[in-house]
Parts: sequence; C-alpha cells; structure tokens
Amino acid sequence: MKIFPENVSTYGQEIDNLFWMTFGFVMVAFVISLFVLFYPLVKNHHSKVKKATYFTGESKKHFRWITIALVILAMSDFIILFAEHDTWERIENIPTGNDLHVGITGRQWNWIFTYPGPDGKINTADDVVIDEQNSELHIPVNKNVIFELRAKEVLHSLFIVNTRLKQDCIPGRMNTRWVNITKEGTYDISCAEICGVMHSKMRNFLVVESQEKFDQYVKTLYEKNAPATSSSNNR
Ligand SMILES: [Cu+2]
Repeated sequence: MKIFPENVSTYGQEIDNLFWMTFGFVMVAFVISLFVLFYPLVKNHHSKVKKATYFTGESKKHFRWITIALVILAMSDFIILFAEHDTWERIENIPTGNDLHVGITGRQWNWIFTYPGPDGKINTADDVVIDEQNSELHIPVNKNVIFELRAKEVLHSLFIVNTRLKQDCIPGRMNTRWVNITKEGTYDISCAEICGVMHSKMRNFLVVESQEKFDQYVKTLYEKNAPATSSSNNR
C-alpha cells in the first residue's frame, strides 16, 4: 500500500524510515494509554465501586509505575535521537563541490525563483528572476542543488513533498537547504505555512530534467531576460 507520494530525493527514504519509527513508538504508547484508561472501566462496569479516590503518587507502588512509564518514554526519545543523527547530519551539511545554486523566495502568494546569471553566481546583477504564479523551477537530475530560502513579508514554508524537503522561510533571514533528485519529472512546490487568504493557491512546479535540457532552458532564459545594457554591449 502506498501512503506517501513517491520519493525522488537521495535522502527522502531515510526521512520516511524515521517517520515510521516515530509512528511505531507513538502507536505503542497510544494503545497502552487507551488500555490503561478503558480496561478499569470495562472491568468494573457492573461492580459497585466506591467513589473515585485521588492518588498523590507518593506511595512506593504508584511511584514505581510512574518511574517505569517515564523511563520507557525517555528511552524511546533517545532511540529516535540516535537513529536520526546521521540523517540530520547529511541534510544539515551542505555538500561541497555543488552543482547549482538557486534562490527561492516566498511571497504572497507564489514562489520567486532566482537563477544565477551567466556569471554562475546568485545575488548578483545578472540574476534571472521569475516571479509568477504557477511558474516552474528547472533543475538538473542527479545533481546537488543548493537552495537559498527567503521570505518577503510573512512566514512561508517550502514543501517539495516528493523530496521530503520542508523548510520554513523567514523574513529577514536566509536558510540554506539542498536536494539531489534522482528521477526526472514535474513535482509540486507548495507552501506549508498559512500565509494569507490565497495561501492555498500558492503553487509552483519543480521540473527535474537532464543536464542538456536544463542548459538549453537556462540559455533561453538568458536570451529572454538579457538586460538592455549587456545586449547593446554585444552588438
Ligand atoms: Cu506561503
């Protein structure tokens, strides 16, 4: 049975595994809690029990059970912490020798994409900026792509569900995240933070394609967006 959308990033499967592990712990705790709550109700249904009494938890017997529950809970927390460590480290460390830097900025209500201009660097004068609803962000397949994440006015949250990448975008602050996508295709880029009345329409697309197609796409972008000064210099 497929519950999640297909994963297409290098680290997505690890995040799914962590999800299921956490889910497992929570389910066990949930079932035990329900049992503790409902078993006495069912058991004493017909008996004339006295008025409910209040336990302070100070007697040895009660204290023992409180401690056991606490230790089990703390242990599952530590197991999760231990299991997620490597995955987090991989995601937090931006790969060196990366292939492409792009800027993604949340605004009410679409994502703005900033490609490096011919100089290969973003945040310079020759950047190509695409600021349209439903627009596409093109990136090459099997490459480390670094995202510089920003927000214009309010909190947004970049969510590319097929990569399992979700990161808040915060006004006045830049967050760096990366992906490496292993399958060509078109994927949703959504916003996972209520950011205003048109939040639900904040939808763009991620187009993952071969390096050749991507180079071609960027070339046409440059031709379309060539600033007047540089085209006059070429003449
Ligand atoms: Cu938003």
